[in-house]
Amino acid sequence: MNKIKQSLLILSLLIPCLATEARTKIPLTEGWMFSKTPATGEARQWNIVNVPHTWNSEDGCTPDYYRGGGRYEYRINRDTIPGDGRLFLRFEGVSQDADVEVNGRQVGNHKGAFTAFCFEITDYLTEGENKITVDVSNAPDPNIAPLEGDFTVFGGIYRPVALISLPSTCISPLDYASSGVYVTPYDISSESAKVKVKAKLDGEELANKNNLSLTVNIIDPYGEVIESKTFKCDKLKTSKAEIEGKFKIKNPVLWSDKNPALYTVKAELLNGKTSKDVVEEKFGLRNVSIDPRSGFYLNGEKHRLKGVNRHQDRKGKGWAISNKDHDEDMSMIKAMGANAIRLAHYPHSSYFYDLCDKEGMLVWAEVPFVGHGTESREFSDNISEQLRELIHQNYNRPSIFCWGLFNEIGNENMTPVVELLNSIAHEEDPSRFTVAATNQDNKSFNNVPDFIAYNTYPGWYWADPSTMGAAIDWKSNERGVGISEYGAGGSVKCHDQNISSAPKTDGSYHPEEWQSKVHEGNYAEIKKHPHVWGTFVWNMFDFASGGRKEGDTNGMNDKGLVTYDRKTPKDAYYFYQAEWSDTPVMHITSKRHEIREEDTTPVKIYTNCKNPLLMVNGEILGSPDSFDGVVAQWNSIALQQGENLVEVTGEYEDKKISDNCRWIKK
Ligand code: GCB
Repeated sequence: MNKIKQSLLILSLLIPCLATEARTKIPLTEGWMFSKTPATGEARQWNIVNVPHTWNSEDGCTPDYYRGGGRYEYRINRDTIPGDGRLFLRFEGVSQDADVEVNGRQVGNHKGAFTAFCFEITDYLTEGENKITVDVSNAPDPNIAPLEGDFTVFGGIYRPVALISLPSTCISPLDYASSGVYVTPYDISSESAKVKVKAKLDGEELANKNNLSLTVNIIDPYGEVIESKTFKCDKLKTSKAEIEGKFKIKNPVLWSDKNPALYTVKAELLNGKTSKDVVEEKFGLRNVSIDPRSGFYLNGEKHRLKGVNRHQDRKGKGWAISNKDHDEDMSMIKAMGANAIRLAHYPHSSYFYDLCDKEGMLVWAEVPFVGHGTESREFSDNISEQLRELIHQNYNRPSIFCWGLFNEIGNENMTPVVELLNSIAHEEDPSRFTVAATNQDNKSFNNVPDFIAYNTYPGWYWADPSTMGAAIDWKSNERGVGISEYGAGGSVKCHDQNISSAPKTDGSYHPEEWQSKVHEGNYAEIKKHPHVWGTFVWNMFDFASGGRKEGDTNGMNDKGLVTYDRKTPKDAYYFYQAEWSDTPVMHITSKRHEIREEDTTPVKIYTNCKNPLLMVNGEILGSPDSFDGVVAQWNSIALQQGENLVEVTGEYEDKKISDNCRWIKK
C-alpha cells in the first residue's frame, strides 16, 4: 500500500470515531470514603473502601447486626470525565435507603435495596473537583419492603456504581433505570417470530427542528444484522419521546436450556449520519406456558423445571459480591444439572440475570414482599415501585418467565396490595405470568397471581419426607401447583447414617444424612407428580439469617445444598446431580463421617451410572441391596479396626466411573 492510500485509510478509520459523541460508562469502584454514622458525641471515622461494599460483612450472621446509617463520599474531577453532554449516576443496588448529594446539593432519594436507580447530575457538577455523597441506611423502615424475612439485610452500596456520560439527547437512562430499550417478542414459532422494539429518548433537541433519527438493527445469534429500520425523530415536538417499531424474523433460533440463543437489538440515535448514542440489548425468542394438568412447556414441549432457590450472599462478603462470585454460583448450579432458579426473595444483580440468559436457566424473579406488609399508602407505593423497577430493568430477558408477587404473606388484609401488584405486573408486561410463593392454604391472596406455588417442608418442619406426595395432591387444583420451596437443614459436621426421623429443627444437631433423606423422599414424590409445573429446592447455598440459632453455626440458614463459603457441596447436592445432570456422577455419601464406632455401616451412593459395585479393603462386595437408578445402598458392611478403603465403581456409557473414601474404625 502506498503512503497516500495508507494515510487515507487511517483517516477514514478515524473520522467516524471523532464524529461520535459516544456513551461512556465510568465505573466508580475504588477510592470511596466510608463512615458509619457515629454515636452521638463521637467523631466520624473514615475508611477507604471499594464498592461493592457492605458494612455487615463481619456481623451479618449475628442477631443484632448493625442496621443503621453509613455515609459514602467520592471525589471526582469534572475535567477527567469525557463528553460535554449530560452526566448520570447509576447505582445497581444500595441497601436500602439512599440519599444522593453532589457538592452538598440533594440530587435524589431511592428506597429499596435491590433495584438500580439513576439520577441526572449534569447541573450539579462544577469544573474541577466534585464531591458525591451517599447517605445510606439499612435501618428497618415500615415503608420499605421487605418488612421481615429469614435473611440478613446487609447494608451499604453493595452493587456497582457508574457515572454515565451521554450526549445532550440520548436513549434515556432514566426510565426506571432501565436500558431505555424494550424488546417484546410475540407470535413465535420455528418458522417465524415478531418483535416489537420500543426506545425511550430524552433531550431538548427532540422538541425542536432537528435532524435526528433512530436506527434499530436486529442481530442474530451469529452476529449477522438481519433486520434494520430507521425512524425519523424530527417531528416529536417533545423532549421525552418513545419510538416503536415492529420486526419480523424468519426461521428464528429459539432460546432454550439446550441452546440459549441470544439475539441483539442495537438502537442507534443519529444526528444526520453522526452517531450520538448506542444501546445494545440481548433478547431471546421462546414460548413458555403452564398447563395446570400437565406442567411447564418450553417452545411447545414439556419441560421439567429442575429448580433451586438462591440468595445472593456469601461468607465474608455478605451481599457485596463480585462477578467472579456470581460466576462460581452459576457454575455450581449448572454442574448440578438444574435448569431453573427462583431468585429469592428480591431482585438479584443484573450480572446474574445475564448469566441466566446465557446459560438457558428459567428464572422466577420476585419482589421483596416477604412475611407481611402494612396497609399504608407508603408501603404499597414502595413495593409497587420496586416491582416496576424489577420489570423495566429486566424486561428483555428470555430467562425470566414470571414475576413473583410475594413470599409467605400471612394476613388477608394484604390481598388488595397483591391485587395492585398483579395488575401492575400485567400492565407493565402482558407477556409474563405472575406467581407467588405461599405457605398458607385457602387464603384469598393465593388466588390473585396467575399461578400459585407452595413453600412446604415435609420431613423438616412437619411429617416425614414421603408426605410430599400427599401435600402435592392436597394443594393441586384447577390452577395446577408449583413447589416454590422444600428442603431441610444439613451440617457437613454432623453425621448419623441410621437416622430415621427429623432432628430438632431448631437445635444445633442437623445431620447431613437427614437432609439427604428429606431430598430423596421429597423428590421421589415430586417425580410421581409430573403435573407440578415447577419445583425449587430451598436452598442452593447456605445463607445468612442473623437471628437464627440452630445448626452448627449461629446466624445461618443451613438448608443449602452447598456451604456458605461455596467450598463444600453437601451429599444432597450429588443426589440432584445424579438425578439431573448429563455428566457421570458417582458419589459415596457420608464420606465426611470419617471416624466410625459401629462394627457395620450402610454404604450409600448417588449415581447415574449402571451396575454399581462396592469394594471394601480390596474385597469385592458386589451389587447393592437396593438401587432405584440414582440411590444405591449396601445395608450392612463390616468395617475392620483402623483404616478402611471404600471404593465404588459403575458404568457410564463406555466409561468406568469410580469414587472412594477412607473411614477409620476406632
Ligand atoms: C420459608 C421462607 C424462607 C425461609 C425458609 C426456611 O418458607 O420462605 O425465607 O428461609 O422457609 O428455611 O424456613
